[in-house]
Amino acid sequence: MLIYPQSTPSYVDARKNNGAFRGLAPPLGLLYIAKILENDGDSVEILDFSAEPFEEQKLIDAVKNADVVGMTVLSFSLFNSVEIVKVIKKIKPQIKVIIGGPHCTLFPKKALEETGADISVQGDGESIILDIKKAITGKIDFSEICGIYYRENDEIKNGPPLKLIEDIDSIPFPTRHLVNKYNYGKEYNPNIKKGEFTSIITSRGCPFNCKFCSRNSISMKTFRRRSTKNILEEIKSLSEMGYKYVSFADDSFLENKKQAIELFEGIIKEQYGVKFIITAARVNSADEELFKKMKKAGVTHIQFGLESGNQDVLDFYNKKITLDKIRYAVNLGHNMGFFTIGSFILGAPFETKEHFEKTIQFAKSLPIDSVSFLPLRYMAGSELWYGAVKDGKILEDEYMVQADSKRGLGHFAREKIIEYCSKANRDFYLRPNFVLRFFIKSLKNDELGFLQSYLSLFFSNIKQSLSFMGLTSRSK
Ligand code: B12
Repeated sequence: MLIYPQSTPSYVDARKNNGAFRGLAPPLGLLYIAKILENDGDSVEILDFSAEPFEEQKLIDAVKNADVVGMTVLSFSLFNSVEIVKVIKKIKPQIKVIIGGPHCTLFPKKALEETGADISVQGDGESIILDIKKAITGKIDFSEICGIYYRENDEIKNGPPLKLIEDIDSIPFPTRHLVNKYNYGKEYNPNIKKGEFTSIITSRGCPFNCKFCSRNSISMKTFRRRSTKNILEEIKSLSEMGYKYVSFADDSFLENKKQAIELFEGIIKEQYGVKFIITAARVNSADEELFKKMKKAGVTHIQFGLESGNQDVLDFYNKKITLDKIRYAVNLGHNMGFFTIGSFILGAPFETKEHFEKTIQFAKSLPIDSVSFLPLRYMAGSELWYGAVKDGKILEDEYMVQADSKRGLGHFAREKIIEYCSKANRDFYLRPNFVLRFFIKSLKNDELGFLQSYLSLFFSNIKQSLSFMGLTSRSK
């Protein structure tokens, strides 16, 4: 049985309270591992607690039939992962619990100590899951397996250093049928029905190193890409399975213009009848030729990390973009008829009230359809986090800490930044010309789904800012 735990604070719980519980995207990592296991003759079940409310009884029932449990651990789902392991071990003390995912890649040994699991896996799970199966059944020794930490006689031991899979085209496509019971993607378009939305990842890692992001550490500072042929094969199989909406979950999709054009040309040629959502693009990749192809290929939404309306803040974050580039990319996306989404961060260490105001004004000057203003978070694995840990401002087991002057992290108290974010969201959305422009755009593009996306993302942004009120993530 494979489990994707809910995160803390549960970003999706906020929606549950509102009676509209839904997952944004399937847990691809688990689906990749499930495929390897299915190919080896196992039968696998998945419980995705980002797509269904967590209930202890559900977990107990599922564990009763399982021989082994695997779980993805994000630093932000650590609290819940600890609880899940406790429940499992209470009803089946002997069952092996394997954990993997970003938190284990960053802190493989600590993750084992924190959760009480039996085996902790760094990096790609596909290459070692069958070896772990062999070790559990006594055919090989755990000490032979690369990139794992494991328990033996009350001690934590480790295998040889991890080896990443070099040719990621060699990995079989994920098994998606295991999550067809869940309703994904509704945030983008509330009309999406079960089995119509899925995601795909065409690369592993990110070639950039933004100071607030942990991605580069998690991917061991590597960036691996699949070939266009391999990606097109997967998209073809998705369309054959009946999926109508596919989101690209890459950390930085479109980075390689040549490959992106090749990919969209392939999609145009094959006419898969699928719509695409790009969940993370950098503004530097905006290009007229490419965007035209994307439009023709069926891309409807594009999401950019914009971060700030101040060049000094962008430079501080090592974002390697300019305000002019942001303006160009958002305008191009808008003119092309995409639903454009952007995110901004408030609270860099030297930011003043004037910086915040400039970011809000900048956002309002862009023809963007949905924005989120979020407080800066010091995320485990990011350069900012490592720096703050070194300076003694953050403890090593505080995996997500919000900028807060009370802790020497910036000029503003945490609550004040949240207040600014809420004000920014209000200022942005509650403008008559924004609403009018949006209606015209929806009608012009014959996309009533846009209107629904707008409402859906708007409410989700508000709930997300509310959830920040109680945000902090520690192991104890
Ligand atoms: C798509 C995505 C989302 C989607 C969907 C999440 C989902 N269900 O997968 C959405 C938008 C909902 C989302 C939300 C959030 N996300 Co997110 N997300 C991603 C993203 C871009 C891709 C995930 C993915 O599909 N990866 C592809 C698969 C193949 O990789 P993988 O998941 O790592 O799995 C492999 C290995 O880790 C390992 N493995 C994983 N699990 C297991 C289990 C076992 C048993 C084994 C053996 C191996 C193993 O094997 C897998 C196959 O190789 C990642 C970055 C990334 N590229 O991974 C961030 C990422 C996972 N998210 C992150 C964060 C912070 C969040 C949020 C907290 C953000 C927020 N709102 O504040 C929320 C919380 C999510 C939640 N649990 O509720 C961080 C986590 C960092 C950390 N230290 O934990 C990441 C790494 C991004 C980053 N910048 O660092 N996210």
